[in-house]
Amino acid sequence: MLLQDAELLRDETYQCLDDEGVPVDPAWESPLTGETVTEAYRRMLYARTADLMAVSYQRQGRMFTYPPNLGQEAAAVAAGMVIRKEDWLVPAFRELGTWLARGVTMKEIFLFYRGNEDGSRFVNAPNTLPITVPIASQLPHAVGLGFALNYREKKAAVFAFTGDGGTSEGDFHEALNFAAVWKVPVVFIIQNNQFAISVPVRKQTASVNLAVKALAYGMKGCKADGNDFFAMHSALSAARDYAIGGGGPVLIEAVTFRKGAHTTYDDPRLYRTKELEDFWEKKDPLARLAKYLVSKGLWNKKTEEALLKDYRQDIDRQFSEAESWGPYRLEDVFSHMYADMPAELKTQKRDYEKFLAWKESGL
Ligand SMILES: Cc1ncc(C[n+]2csc(CCOP(=O)(O)OP(=O)(O)O)c2C)c(N)n1
Ligand SMILES: [Mg+2]
Repeated sequence: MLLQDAELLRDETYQCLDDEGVPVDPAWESPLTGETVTEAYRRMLYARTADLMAVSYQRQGRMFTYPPNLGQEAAAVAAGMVIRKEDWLVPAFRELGTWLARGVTMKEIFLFYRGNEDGSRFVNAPNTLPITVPIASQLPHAVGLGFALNYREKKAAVFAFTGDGGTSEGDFHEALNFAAVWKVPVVFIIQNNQFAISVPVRKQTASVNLAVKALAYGMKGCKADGNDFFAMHSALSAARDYAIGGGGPVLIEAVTFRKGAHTTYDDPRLYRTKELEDFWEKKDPLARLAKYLVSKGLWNKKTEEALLKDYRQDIDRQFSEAESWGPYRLEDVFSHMYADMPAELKTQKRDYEKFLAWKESGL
């Protein structure tokens, strides 16, 4: 599944199912059991439902800015099913399906997007770094984790995400370079959702694709259909095996599309056409997998409707819990950066306390 160098240069895309959910190669057979694929679809459905509800809570003024995942569920859920407990997850900010697989709860996600640091605590999600907003800054950390895994002779991998825009950051190039030099077990996943806010990917790079950048650093790469759950699952499994087998890092480009806005503060109608949206609508990852499952007799509308009802109730309950959570503490803003707070920060904290006291006094 990891493409040969020549295939990357020819800009070939690894794909298993077409837009109608039919195998592109008639001889192809699912490497996963029906139960596993159904589970994947359930997870995608849950992630989509939670994501749509998050946008709705934000629209009701009950949450701050939120970056929708709509349309990108296949890559995130596939990663969530391939990653193992002993592995590390280093996310960007649009990997809801992977966080959920790690044990992150929607309550935590909601707290985070309500501006509460408790949402970054991820109580039941070991080896999972927090959501990272500064673009690509998480990638050198992923390489450090990979280096430590090798140093401690642990058989585990790091799954590190970035977007297409992230590939223009210096951190991306430094991370890939050192990852390959040190042969660290890191699987880099670029969610190429075609845009970095309003900048289209063709303005992001002059390379034939993003995965081909792997060649310059001396690592394996794969450009896969990011809306095809099977393609992503196979590519990620092969990448993990290769990385922990001592082969070193792998770069996977997941070709997908952000169907929603960049964040709830964005209006994509200003920079993309209806034709483009219609083109990608036909490649929707859930619709495609549902068609495959229905054709195998593994899914039907009734099952989906019953599940949706349960999911909505569960997500609403978790949102209520987040809403009734206490406000964030002043210490959260200052305390977590240093073991011993430097004098400058102590002064800032005192000044801020004085400011709050003044504000509360109403003078
Ligand atoms: C270092 C840095 N520069 C700029 C920004 C503002 N910003 C937030 S998201 C974003 C675009 C990111 O695009 P991409 O990497 O493709 O990820 P996507 O949002 O499409 O998932 C930018 C420029 C930031 N968060 N960090
Ligand atoms: Mg992008």
